[in-house]
Amino acid sequence: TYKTLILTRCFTSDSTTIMLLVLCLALVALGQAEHKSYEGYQVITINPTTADDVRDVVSLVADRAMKASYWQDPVAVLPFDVMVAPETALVFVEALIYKDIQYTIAVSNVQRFIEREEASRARGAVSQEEDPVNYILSDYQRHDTINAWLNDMGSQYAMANVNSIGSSYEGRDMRAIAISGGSGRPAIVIDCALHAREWITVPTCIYAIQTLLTQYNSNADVRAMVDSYDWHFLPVANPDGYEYTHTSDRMWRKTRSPTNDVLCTGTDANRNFDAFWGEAGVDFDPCSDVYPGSRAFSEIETQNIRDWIQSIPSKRLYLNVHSYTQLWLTPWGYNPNERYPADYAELERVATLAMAGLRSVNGREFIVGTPPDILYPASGGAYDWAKASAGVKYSYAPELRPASAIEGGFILDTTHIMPSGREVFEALRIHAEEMRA
Ligand code: 0X9
Ligand code: ZN
Repeated sequence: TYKTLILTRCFTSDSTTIMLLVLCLALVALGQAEHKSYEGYQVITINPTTADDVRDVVSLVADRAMKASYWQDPVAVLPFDVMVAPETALVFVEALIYKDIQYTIAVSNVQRFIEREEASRARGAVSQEEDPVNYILSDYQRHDTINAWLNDMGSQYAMANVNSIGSSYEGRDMRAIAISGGSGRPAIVIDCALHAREWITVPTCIYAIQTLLTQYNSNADVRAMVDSYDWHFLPVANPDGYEYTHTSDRMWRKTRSPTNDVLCTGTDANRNFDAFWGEAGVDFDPCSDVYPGSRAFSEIETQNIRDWIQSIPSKRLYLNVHSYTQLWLTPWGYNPNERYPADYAELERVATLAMAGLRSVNGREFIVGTPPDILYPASGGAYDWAKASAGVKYSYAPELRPASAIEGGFILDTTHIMPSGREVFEALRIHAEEMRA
């Protein structure tokens, strides 16, 4: 990349004058400041027919020169999505053809999707002045706007309490909201956007908060939800990464803390929890999107989330919300000792009912199952840790809409915000109704 090029030049330059060094650093900073374009990037859906096909593609993607990255990691022998840079797309596809691996082009130009998403934002966004209630769900809001809105909710509603759970690596305030109509109730804990680019998760979280607060007096279902549980939300679990997707790189996934490689930033926060940390679905190359960090809880954000969850008494449900693929993932994401937790049948029963409800809202089908069965095994995940170490019986990792890369994957028009909010809220309602102590 541009940044790599400049840094290589900086360090191989024989000039040692301070002036040149300053110039180099300024250029590096400039390189970071620009907004990355995905012009000509393609997303290729691989349809493997044998385990060898999967292995071949995994080694292709592992080759850094291929400039390929996963939108979805490979699972067993099921389709998965890989994004390839324009300059390597042809060689990548030629390699697939040569090895006789089936594929389809899901997205022929990622930048067109990003532009469509931006256009939908420009069309749909409403200012707080224009509509002081609904503006918050009219767009993919910036972190500051979300924090200000949370504070507003805290001051407008007696049953809402807003607290900081700590600061991110870059110093952003990680604000959580608790909604409680009484005391001594079991808790439901939900966080969104632990992965920065999974934008649809943020307004889906916000929709749930807003609905619980604004419809308590008018909707009997909502009242029952608030009267039977304490609700805790962290709408932006990875604020540095989230802001970076707004300012610099729409496809950023990780945190923004430095690693031992000067050229590569960030840890995959959903590989950084203390749940068989570093054992599966990770890559110890700090440039990888699934770099698990230098140790479990190396990231300040995952430490804050850990401490926040631990501080909440009698937790019954934890949702670590992701996108995309339309799945309601059950534990274990990875566990070498047992394939399913002992109470798996009950977790599956409630999730299956919740997904029937979700489907009744907009017709979207979500699949229930464990990552090793329906996605891919990965250790260090937040929801495995919440169940195994924080004692949350019902722990899931939902993967929200869309179902596939053809619909845009992580990139979705803002017209999806309200439908996603509504369908997931129905799933929450059923979870609340069906869960047992
Ligand atoms: O890989 C992940 O962290 C999640 N998928 S995503 O595309 N949103 O990145 C899946 C999380 C499932 N949990 C575990 N496998 N632990
Ligand atoms: Zn994710």
